[in-house]
Amino acid sequence: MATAGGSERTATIDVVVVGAGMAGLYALHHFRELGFSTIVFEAGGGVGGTWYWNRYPGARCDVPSLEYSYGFSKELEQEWEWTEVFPPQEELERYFNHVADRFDLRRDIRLNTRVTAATFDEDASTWTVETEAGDVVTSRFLVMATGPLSAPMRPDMPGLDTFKGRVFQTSQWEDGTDVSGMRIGLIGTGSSGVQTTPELAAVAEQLFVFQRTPTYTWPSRNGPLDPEVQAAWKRDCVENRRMQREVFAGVTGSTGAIIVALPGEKAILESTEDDRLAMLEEHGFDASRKWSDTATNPEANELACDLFREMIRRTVHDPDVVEKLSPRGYPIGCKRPVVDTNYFETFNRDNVTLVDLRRGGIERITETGIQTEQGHFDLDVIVFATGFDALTGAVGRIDIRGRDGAALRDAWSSGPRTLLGLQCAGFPNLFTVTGPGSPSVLVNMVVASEQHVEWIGALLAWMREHGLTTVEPTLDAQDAWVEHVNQAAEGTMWTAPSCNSWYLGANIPGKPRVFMPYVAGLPEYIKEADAVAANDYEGFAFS
Ligand code: N01
Repeated sequence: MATAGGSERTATIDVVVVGAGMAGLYALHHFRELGFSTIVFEAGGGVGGTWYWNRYPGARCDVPSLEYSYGFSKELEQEWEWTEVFPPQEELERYFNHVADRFDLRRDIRLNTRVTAATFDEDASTWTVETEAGDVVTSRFLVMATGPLSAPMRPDMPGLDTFKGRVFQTSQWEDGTDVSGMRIGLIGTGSSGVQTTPELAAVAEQLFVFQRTPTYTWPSRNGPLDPEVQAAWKRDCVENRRMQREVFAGVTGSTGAIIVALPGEKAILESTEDDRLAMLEEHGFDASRKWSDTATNPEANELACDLFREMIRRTVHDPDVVEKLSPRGYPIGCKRPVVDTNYFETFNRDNVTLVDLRRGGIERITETGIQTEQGHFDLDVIVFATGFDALTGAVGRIDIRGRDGAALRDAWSSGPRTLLGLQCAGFPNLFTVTGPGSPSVLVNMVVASEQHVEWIGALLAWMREHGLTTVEPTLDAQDAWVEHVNQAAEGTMWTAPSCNSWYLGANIPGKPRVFMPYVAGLPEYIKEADAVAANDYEGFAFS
């Protein structure tokens, strides 16, 4: 096998990995351990992916820190100390930097290096990978560890270039940015907007939150991590890591932290009004997600929505603001659940104004602020918390050419097509880690990334053992998998006709409405992926 390093212009190596986030870092370590020379290209100036880029005030993960960490190294698990139940961006970035140092990964990571194109050479069975800086590298395999939420989406708003103040995007926030004492306009109330609202409100002269769709968001109840909980997790780490792959979302819940996706035991349709009120008294906002039937039954879901809106009424003082903040017309569970710290309470502050865009949308950005149909808002700063071109955005922004020069973005123009979310027919030796058609963003991303990297590693080793050069899905197997993924999502809240989420591509103008992740959960997916492997990679074609 060739060795990594040396001149990038001439090197031929086994694997190029794109992205040095949680998946890319582990891929480098794991493929190296298997004896494959590997190099990682990373557009950012540091490692950590999502946790390198998303450094906006309040950025925090909504999976408990003990669970949102690698399981591949017992030593790493024992030596790293988490400080909070839900990890803040800064701690996660530090963790991934520690991993890069501890496993000596940096020598094969090229930072500040954006991959622009990758072309499959059918004669040589290699990928030619090009970077913005002009580097050209050939490799046998190409692994896209580019992340499902890494291609920022900024809406095309007329006049933005005329704005005399400063413009930020939550996912491209720069350290040292000081917005204190300013009039801030925040556009977007998804996870990023909800997390940053209280933080911006705390320093702004006035914060204007421009809301297009009210959000279902639940209190995280974050706090310092109990040392005993941490010690117990570490003591039982082997069992915990095994369990993560046996539960739907890759989160065991054994840390005691409240987990967004876990349903309750009792059916809300069988409850009385008194039952529901008692639940509300005891659990507050969480009362709306404590039932067994709300994920599948629209009527049950609507009852839960009522409980949620009642909690807003109990939290926010101004009845008009309550009305504006109250989500209606789409079910709980259609969009990615959001968790927060004091989001609704923030709207009781005098220096916070909620601008409900349903009462008059944004017309344009002016030199001095935002012009809406409701009037002009004078601003010093505009913050876009408008999300991402999810799952397909990052790979779609690279010009990837497979057999016969076909472009991946054309192959996916009516929605992504993969086998197991890992490979696309016509693109031999190209892999997507946590790609569309796998559980991906619906589950714990660290667990999903590790599982994918290990599955790919095992396949590469198997090919080496059998003297094989290329692998790609057969069209039949891919078509069957796409059909299976679509069918699994049918009839769920995720695909309700009233639902417009980034899972469905609905946030990107012109993107086909296709539910992209695989909803059957991690254990079912792992079972299917392992069965394919055990059956000599049935559904994949080799040469
Ligand atoms: O993005 P989003 P995000 N005019 O797409 C609005 C993960 N994440 O960055 O709903 C006005 O959810 C848009 O409005 P609407 C997590 O998986 C995790 O917040 O389309 N508004 C919406 O309110 C999450 O789901 C964590 O009507 C416009 C917002 O912008 C995912 O990343 C933290 C607009 C976008 O919300 C994405 O979250 C942060 C326009 N033209 C992120 N265009 C945690 O771990 C869009 N919007 C907690």
